[in-house]
Amino acid sequence: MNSFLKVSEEVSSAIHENRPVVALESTIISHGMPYPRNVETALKVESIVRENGAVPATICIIGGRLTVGASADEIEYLGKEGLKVTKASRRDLPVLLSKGMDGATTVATTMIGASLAGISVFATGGVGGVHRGAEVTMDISADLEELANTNVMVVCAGCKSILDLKLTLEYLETKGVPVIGYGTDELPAFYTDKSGLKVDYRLDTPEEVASAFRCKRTLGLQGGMLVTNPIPKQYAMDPDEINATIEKAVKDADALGIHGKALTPYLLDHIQKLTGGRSLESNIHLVCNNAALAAKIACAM
Ligand code: PSU
Ligand code: MN
Repeated sequence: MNSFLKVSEEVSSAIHENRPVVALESTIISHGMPYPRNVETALKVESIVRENGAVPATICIIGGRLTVGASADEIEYLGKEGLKVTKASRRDLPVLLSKGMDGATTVATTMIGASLAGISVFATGGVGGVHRGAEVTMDISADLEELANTNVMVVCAGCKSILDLKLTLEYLETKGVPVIGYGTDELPAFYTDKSGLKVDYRLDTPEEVASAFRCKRTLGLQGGMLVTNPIPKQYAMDPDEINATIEKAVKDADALGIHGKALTPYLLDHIQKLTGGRSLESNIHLVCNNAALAAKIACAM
């Protein structure tokens, strides 16, 4: 193992004993939700993974080491520091690690950490994608490129319509990333189970998902798989309301000139404020729902 990677004892023994492990990201903690709900949620998600038979491995960067299996203290630290912690995607790793800095890992970097440690299933809320207006801004999340190249399955609630969902699906198709609807034919749109767009395939059980991923690996096809798991109906938001809110948030970001890595965190925070915190509740429920499914898939592997 290289000196830039630190795997906790619990996670390391689970991996060596071939027990199920689920990776979890940390940008959602420091840049995706306010303190202290972010820390409460991160710890709750870990316990849901355990209740469903797998070992949780929250991934982050602490003191220049890509840490797989963050401690409760480290999670508290990332949550409390919030936006002060660097949001770390693939391009941030070399400088952060060589300088001994801290970072909150995005989907892309969490996939890298999981892959280096030997973990194949990862649960989060939403993945990055092709932003609206990307034909001008070229803002396409490095998450998509990572899904194209790194052999980790990502369980999410689809993509927020802060993105251009149609272009995001096109990009994933070009890169050969299978997009699975879990129990649905329709791509879920994070806060709602409806986007009006079709997924590539619908699979209905953890075993079917595990089996498709194993097949991909056996064939030596590089890259991940995106499993989209709709938010449970009782926690979903009204599509008209949330879409209008997102439209406003995207316009406000544009008027303020917010772009690049700051855009996604700004939109998430602004949407939470515009909905009086209701979007945060939906967000928490869907992350918990994804953690439970990811643990079941990890067990089926
Ligand atoms: N989408 C969400 N919540 C999040 C993120 C995306 O609904 O917390 C975070 C994830 O960590 C994701 C990152 O990997 O934002 C994508 O950022 P960017 O678009 O700058 O690549
Ligand atoms: Mn971006």
